Amino acid sequence: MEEDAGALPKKQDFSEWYNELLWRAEIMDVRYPVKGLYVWYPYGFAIRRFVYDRLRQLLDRDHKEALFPLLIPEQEFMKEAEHIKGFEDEVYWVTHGGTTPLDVKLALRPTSETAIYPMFALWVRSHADLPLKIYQVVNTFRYETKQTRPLIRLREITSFMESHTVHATWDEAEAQVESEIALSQEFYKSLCIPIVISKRPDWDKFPGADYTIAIDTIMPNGRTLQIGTVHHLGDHFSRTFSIQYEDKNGEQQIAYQTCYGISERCIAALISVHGDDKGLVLPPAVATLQAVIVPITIGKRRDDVLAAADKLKSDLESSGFRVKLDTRDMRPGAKYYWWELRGVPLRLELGPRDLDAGKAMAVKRTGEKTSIRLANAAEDTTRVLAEVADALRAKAEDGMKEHLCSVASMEQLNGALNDGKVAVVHWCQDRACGDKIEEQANSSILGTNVRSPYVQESDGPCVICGKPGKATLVGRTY
Ligand code: A5A
Ligand code: ZN
Repeated sequence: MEEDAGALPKKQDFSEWYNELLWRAEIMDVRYPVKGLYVWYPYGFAIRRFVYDRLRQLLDRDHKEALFPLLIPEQEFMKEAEHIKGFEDEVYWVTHGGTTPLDVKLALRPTSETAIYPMFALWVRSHADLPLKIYQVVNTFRYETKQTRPLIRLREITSFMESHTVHATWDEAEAQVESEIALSQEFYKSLCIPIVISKRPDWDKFPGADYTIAIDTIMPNGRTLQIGTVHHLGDHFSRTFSIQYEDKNGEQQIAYQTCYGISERCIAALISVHGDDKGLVLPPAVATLQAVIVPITIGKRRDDVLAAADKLKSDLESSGFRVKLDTRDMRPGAKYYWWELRGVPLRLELGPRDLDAGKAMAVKRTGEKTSIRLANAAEDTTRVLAEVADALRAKAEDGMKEHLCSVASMEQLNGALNDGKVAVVHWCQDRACGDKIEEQANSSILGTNVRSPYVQESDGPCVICGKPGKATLVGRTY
């Protein structure tokens, strides 16, 4: 890697900045010779590990992790009518074993309902088996026809977390939807990524769901990115796959289900929302390294400085921080550049003068400088990292606020979208008006029932027909 390949102007061309950063910071290698398939470099994969560790930590509170097969027999896949309709154009099929045609075609899972639910039908016997909450983190395959992009639109989604739950009643399933939404809020809070939550219009819900709640964030260019979805499946799949339980009175009842999914788009959001002209900026909770110590060993006292730096490292490590001591034979400036590009939230510089003062200079990746006491290194580092997370969150929240606005006409809507904004309009919820909004503004209706501190629920005349409408989020999406 070159020492300084120049600044990465993010504002100028976000898309180019994103692609450039993926290889400069060694996150994804996009040169794999199959469209929509990409390679995780070790550094990118380490980020993935910490992000998914956090996700698992939240899920493990009340879900159990399991693992189902990749291949789904055609007859199971074809059982739920809406589900097939939604996915048939996106499925990869395995048709041969060697040169022998298979008796039963096998689908590469685009998502795992039809792999999991036949087994749930065997697992669920009585009310005592409910609720059942499992998840898995797997690869899934979708033959996407829109432009593929690393971490954003993949044909092999490598990091698909899907949770699947079974409940005794529709209301309990609804409560589970809320619980998965709360989990997502907590997850994205650790990533310092602001989100908006909304109910997708009926035509955009998950194939086979009663309704879909989506989690979106706004990328720096104003396009929205769906970074999670929670689906109330009602009894569509449980009827199809006979997922039933015996209730307390000994009667057979049909069960109700939810599913919930998050992919590596969460890492695309992490990179895009926080990164800057110097490179990545990783939130402390999921940073591969939380602090890097750079000893300033010019002149005498080299050994003193190195010994103190080593002690600082072991003090921080024994308090659970992920730390590295960078003793490479490089100019300090080159090291700063190196770690800034890789997003390390805190740099601790330690030279002879700092040593005399019992301190290390602490440079936050968000810009500000402060110091930590060597004798209280863990305590001070905890505080400074919390400040970095707060600063990141505040900056990202400002970005989200700036990208949101309210408009009252189609003309204003077009203007706002052309300005890189996501807009709230009033919409009567009729499909015909929805189609017009999408066509005339080259946009997508994200949803109603918007949950965001920056959007007020309100009623008003539909921008198309003038009938009473509800506040609706409209944007241009990835
Ligand atoms: N079984 C449910 C959970 C499901 O499949 N839902 S979903 O189709 O909405 O996908 C879940 C999430 O995966 C989406 O919200 C989106 O964030 C992500 N996703 C979907 N297709 C993707 C693709 N081609 N590349 C990357 N992420 C994708
Ligand atoms: Zn209308």
